[in-house]
Amino acid sequence: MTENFKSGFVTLIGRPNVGKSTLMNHLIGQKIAITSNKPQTTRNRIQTIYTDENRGQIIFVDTPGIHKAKNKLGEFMVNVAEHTLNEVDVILWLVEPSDFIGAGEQHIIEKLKTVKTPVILVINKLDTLDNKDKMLEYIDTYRKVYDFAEIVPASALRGENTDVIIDLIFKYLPYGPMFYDEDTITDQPERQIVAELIREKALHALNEEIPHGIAVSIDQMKKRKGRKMFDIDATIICERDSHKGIIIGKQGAMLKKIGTNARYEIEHLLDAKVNLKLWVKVKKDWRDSDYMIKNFGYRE
Ligand code: GDP
Ligand code: K
Ligand code: MG
Repeated sequence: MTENFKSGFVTLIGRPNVGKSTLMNHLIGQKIAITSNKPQTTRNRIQTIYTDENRGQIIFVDTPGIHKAKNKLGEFMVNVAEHTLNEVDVILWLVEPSDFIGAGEQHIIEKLKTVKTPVILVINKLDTLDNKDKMLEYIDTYRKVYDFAEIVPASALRGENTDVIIDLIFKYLPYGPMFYDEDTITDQPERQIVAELIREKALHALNEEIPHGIAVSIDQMKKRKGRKMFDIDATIICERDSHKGIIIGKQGAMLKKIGTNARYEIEHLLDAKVNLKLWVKVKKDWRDSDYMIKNFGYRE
């Protein structure tokens, strides 16, 4: 550590599916925040930590999307996201490569006008453009609607220009101490990441209407004595009896698929063998219950 060491908090905002979690995972070099092509994949506030021993430490706060709430879980998610804007040192706003500024973006611009935090605009998914010159147009469009500290085109998926994003963040971070030791990459307890990985595999395996209504609880997670092996019992909670049947599948095939895919990634995360047992339970309307939301680990 030098006396020029910088540190601070950065939040990623942007509409669902724009690539926030993908970018964060890429920057950190490990999968902490789950990703999927379904909106509202990220529910909790997850911190991940990027440490460069010479330059500083960046603490990323991945937030749920800023959108209009439909139920208590939705309200909770919006509050977490909007609260964060004032608390952080830098805001990274990710947008799609397009010159159409929709209602969602307008909503974010209005929110940004109420804060003083510097905003770096990342125009993501650069890799999807056939004509890269289009990017200049998009930059121009966005330049006109808000006074951004910086605008960067990037591809979170391919890692294009992501090192530039890191450089620019350091430019705006204040001088400060290391908040976490240099080996720490997340504040998430392992159990929480395990639950999220299972939820991700369920989101991938199931069709449209079910995913928003599921949560995962870890009922037991124990390492076997003297062995690199964990026994994990987890429950997928859904809102309807009919959903339970779908999640289990014909002769348990769906649940087995979710379990196999999740186990593979959990073994990678824990660097150990995993014996994963999955159950499915119905809890009607859990998304409208404060108690249940807290109980599933969605904390402020
Ligand atoms: P979030 O909802 O903003 O956190 O978005 P995710 O990180 O979950 O990503 C949503 C989808 O967009 C996933 O299928 C990603 O693989 C995809 N995606 C993210 N970044 C890029 C990118 O730079 N290029 C392309 N082609 N796809 C991306
Ligand atoms: K998503
Ligand atoms: Mg996400």
